[in-house]
Amino acid sequence: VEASIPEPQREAWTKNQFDGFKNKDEFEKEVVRHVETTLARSMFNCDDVAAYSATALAFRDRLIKDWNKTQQRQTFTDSKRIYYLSLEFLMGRALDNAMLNVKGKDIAKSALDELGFRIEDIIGQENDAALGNGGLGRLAACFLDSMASLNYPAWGYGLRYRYGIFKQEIIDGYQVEVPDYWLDFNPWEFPRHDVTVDIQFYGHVRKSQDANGKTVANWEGGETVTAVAYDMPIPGYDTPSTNNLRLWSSKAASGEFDFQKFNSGEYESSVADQQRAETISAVLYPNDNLDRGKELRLKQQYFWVAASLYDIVRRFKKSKRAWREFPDQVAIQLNDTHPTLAVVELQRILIDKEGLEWDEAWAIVTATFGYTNHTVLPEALEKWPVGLFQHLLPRHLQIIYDINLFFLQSVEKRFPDDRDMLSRVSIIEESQPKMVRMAYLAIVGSHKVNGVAELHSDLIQTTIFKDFVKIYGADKFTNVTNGITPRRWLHQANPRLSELIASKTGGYDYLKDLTTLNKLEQYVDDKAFRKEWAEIKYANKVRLAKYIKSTLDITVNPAALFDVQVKRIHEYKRQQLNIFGVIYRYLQIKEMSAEERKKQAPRVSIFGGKAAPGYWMAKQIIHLINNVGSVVNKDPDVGDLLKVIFLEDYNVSKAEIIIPASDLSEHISTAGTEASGTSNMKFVLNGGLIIGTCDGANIEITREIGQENIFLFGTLSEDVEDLRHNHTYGKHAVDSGLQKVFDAITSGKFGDANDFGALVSAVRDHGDYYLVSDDFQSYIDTQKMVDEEYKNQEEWVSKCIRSVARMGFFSSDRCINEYAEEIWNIEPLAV
Ligand code: GPW
Repeated sequence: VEASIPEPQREAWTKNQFDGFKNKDEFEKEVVRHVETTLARSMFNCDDVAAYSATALAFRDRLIKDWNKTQQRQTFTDSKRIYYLSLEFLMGRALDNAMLNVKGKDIAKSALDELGFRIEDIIGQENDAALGNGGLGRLAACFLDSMASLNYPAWGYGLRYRYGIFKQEIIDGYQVEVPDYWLDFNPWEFPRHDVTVDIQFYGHVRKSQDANGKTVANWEGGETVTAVAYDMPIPGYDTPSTNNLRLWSSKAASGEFDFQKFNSGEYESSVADQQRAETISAVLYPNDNLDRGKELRLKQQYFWVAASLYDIVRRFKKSKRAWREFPDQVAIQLNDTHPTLAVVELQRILIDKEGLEWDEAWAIVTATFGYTNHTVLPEALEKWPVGLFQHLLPRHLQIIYDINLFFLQSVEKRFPDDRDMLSRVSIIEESQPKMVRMAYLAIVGSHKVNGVAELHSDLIQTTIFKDFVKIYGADKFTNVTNGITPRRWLHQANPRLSELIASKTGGYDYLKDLTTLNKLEQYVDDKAFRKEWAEIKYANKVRLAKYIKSTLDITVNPAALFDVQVKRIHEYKRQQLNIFGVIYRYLQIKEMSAEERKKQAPRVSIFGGKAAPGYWMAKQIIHLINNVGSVVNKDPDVGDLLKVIFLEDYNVSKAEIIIPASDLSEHISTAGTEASGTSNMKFVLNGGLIIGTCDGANIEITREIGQENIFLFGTLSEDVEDLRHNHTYGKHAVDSGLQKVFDAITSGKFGDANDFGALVSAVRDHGDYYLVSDDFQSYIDTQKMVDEEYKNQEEWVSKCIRSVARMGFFSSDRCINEYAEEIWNIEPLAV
């Protein structure tokens, strides 16, 4: 390719290449240039925002050099790529991450200092890229970091929402949602106005004969919307590899049609068309673990999937390879069922556009896709009404019917006497109205299906996907336990701890092979080391205490035990169990004598998390937490012994402050409901202990760090069903300790009792589906053990160090390597 450029031109290009900055002076020059030219400002009106913008632009220039090289190299070597399709990428801030990954933070710090800025203030100017709800979206972000750091040729594909997850305000104890307009100034994205795809909706299917007399389907008419690509560079840690995250934005198709309308005076309807088109990528659906079946959501899914596949196929066709080689060049991972339409769309492209036979096409499709399931909760499993499909995507529905027909025929052949099986596994649910079961479609359309922690992968194979294991055999199903990137979740969030670890493990190489942490174990008995360790934790707690003071005007004692539960608010995650436990503690303190109170270990109970705007019960939980806080925090009997804090607007950048400051974090879902959880890993990696149920990744964390280093309690997953059954048939009395809590709530101690009636009666009168009462006693007992153990600080710190030393397994690097080997069959590309 290079040879096609004549020598003199090539020379002109090469000698003028932008080399990025190599030292402080060169970086300073870049910043000043961006302030003065790109931003049209000067030293006289350069505020923190402008300084942030210029710093970000300087790093962006640097990233894009490596990005170009990485992309060129991937193209020249014609290597297989992995495409990660996710409706959510919860990236958080990019600047600190970019500086650390390219090892430019020290340069930036001293340069900004010389220019009159503090780097922490500059970092703090950036809006979070909050294009996700919770764990699923943050996992995608950790995966991008690992794929780049491990030099895998990988692209992420998603939607460029104009509004990410809403901002949460707490007003009078209630959650209020505020739109998150984050794009105001986003230096990290490159609009590619030349990379567009026209996407079709609605219309009808016409069958015709081709030249050979073969019947072909043509999908015609309907609405067309244009997808525009926006690229974000994804730098790897300590490697030039820089991958791409391509997000699609929707706009009205610029066709004759609009133009004519505009000219013929139909100004209003032309504007309306525009708005309708832009609506598709306007907003992220704010539901976590819940499917609401909205037409616009299905439109988002098809818009994003069709644009991404067009892009992927276009790239493949440039290589001029035969179609059967497609799966040697392309692996596509479906992040939950949200992108499952990609299976149907690729089949449609191959048979309707490229003229392949069904079987040949289907073999390519199934060899290309892998599907990751992230939940067993029935309310989260996507189903779409057949009628909606028929209307929006008529050709896709036909193809789904055919996929289902061939699938059911093969099942019938293998299980001729099992009529029931056919209706159980049918992709079409024969309900009223009929529904398309997206998880089943994803399984049938993929060569591998994985869960995200061992228990979860076992559960899907023995419950919701049991029949499919029978049909396809156990080999199609596998487990890949989730992981987290140690770059953001230790090095960036907890720089002092990272430095201490580096000083004992032989430098920062542990960030590339997290199992190196095991070297820490030899320092567990080293008093000086323990002291340094404890000082860092204390400093992190002081920082959080200051944050709490500045945002809520509540003073908390940094020497108290910080007990943290931050995650989306959901009944299955059981923040209600936590707050009931807090109330129980409060009632006990109230009953104590002054002497007894002196023996108590002081605690700060910290909550954070968003409720889906339509999830009324979750909002009640937030309200209760805040009301309990306003009673407890000003009760003079309690003083420092207990404070209850609800941190507003929990997000990635706040997690980076909260997680390093935790002594104890809560991961207390009803056993069998939390597929994995990933914040559990983040908390332990930052030297905090866990109180948790035998659920999700808690089980594997226990196996790795040792059961003496974790506070486990509660019902086991295999016993959950029986307990629920018993509740439904009346054998159910509320735990006596919990009853006292309910009495306090109903007496109006925490505000109008009516406000919390539903929270109480969910447990007392409506079957206690999440087993709050069943687990209450063992929760309280275990919290008591925590209090006792926290009093012995030397032992507590030793447990923390030992745990961190044993957390190597939970790096998302390990996780990505497993996907690469077991599912994607892809190799790193040497740099
Ligand atoms: F319902 N998860 C999430 F499976 O954050 F799609 N949002 C979601 O909508 C879903 C799952 C979905 C989470 C799981 O709840 C959590 O247990 C898991 O650690 C995380 O996905 C990443 O696998």
